[in-house]
Amino acid sequence: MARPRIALIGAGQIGGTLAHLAAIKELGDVVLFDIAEGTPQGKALDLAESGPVAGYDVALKGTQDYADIAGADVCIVTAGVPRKPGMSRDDLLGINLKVMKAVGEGIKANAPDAFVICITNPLDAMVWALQVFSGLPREKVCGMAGVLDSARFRHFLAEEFEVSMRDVSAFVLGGHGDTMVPLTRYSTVAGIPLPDMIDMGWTTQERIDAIVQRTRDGGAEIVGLLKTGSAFYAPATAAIEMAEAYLKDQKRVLPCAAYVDGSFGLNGLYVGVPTVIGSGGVERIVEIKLKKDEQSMFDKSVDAVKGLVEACKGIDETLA
Ligand code: A3D
Repeated sequence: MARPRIALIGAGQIGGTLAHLAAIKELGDVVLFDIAEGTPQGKALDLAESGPVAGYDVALKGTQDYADIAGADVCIVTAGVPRKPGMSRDDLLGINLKVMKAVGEGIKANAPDAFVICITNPLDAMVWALQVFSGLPREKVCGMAGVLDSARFRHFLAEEFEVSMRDVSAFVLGGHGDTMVPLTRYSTVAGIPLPDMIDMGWTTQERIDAIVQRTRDGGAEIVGLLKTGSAFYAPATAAIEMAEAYLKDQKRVLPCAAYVDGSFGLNGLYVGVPTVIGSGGVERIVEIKLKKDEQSMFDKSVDAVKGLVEACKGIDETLA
């Protein structure tokens, strides 16, 4: 059987890290596409030259030509601009929407059978636009945010309880951004829900509230530290987990920005929900019953995403 082909559209900070992780895990041959001349070629060559030492055996190519992504099984999209200190994700909308149009058309023409994972911000609106521009089936186009947001939540919880992050699971819903909804009652330490951990005296409601807020602000915390860009190691690691779930038909239950039509009271919107990812792409939405306060947080998040989708329609009339 031929090796899978992984196309990375955008060869910047996240794109380069994606290529490295895909190579180390030998997920398949990698094509890096970017409009910046030399960048994808330079990164592909540098990574290929580390193969003999690291022991990975995959082909890596950099390109400015969409024809080179032909037949890709997975496309991970990071093309666009990241935020700088003081910017919100939403400030990126106008410029990144144009990028999604070019990328969507490139994927449509060259890799229509791919599973597409969007990372470009503002995530929920960009994945929606990318699906429309590419015309690919909705279950084959999704966005990475929930795996990253829940990883941040897990990290902070593991620190709080001084236990291994392996034993901490976290559950995050809603749009990627300030309105994301971390669900504490479905977040556990070795199966023990956080409210029980509070009852057991391991932490307090105030400390959990602070961790929830730090999770919501997780992206801005890194932007503030780096000053010249945004997080890239954890976002790339999270997207690779989703790509692997698809390529290996793992049926992983992962939160992602998926097209929700009917569940959660939504009709036709990309937003962060728990999903099952396997060889069919986003094979299933896991609909949980929300409590009143959770529902109102989720509704707020959904409204924020709807606002961004409307803004996209205002900018590009083909989306209206
Ligand atoms: P960066 O290192 O700037 O890489 C972006 C790359 O896109 C650059 O190399 C550009 O040359 C390239 N590019 C720009 N326009 C095009 C185009 N039309 N076609 C192809 N390539 C193009 O950014 P990054 O890798 O740090 O971040 C990429 C995106 O991910 C940004 O929009 C970030 O905001 C976003 N991001 C999302 C998350 C989520 O959790 C959703 C987390 C972190 C970053």
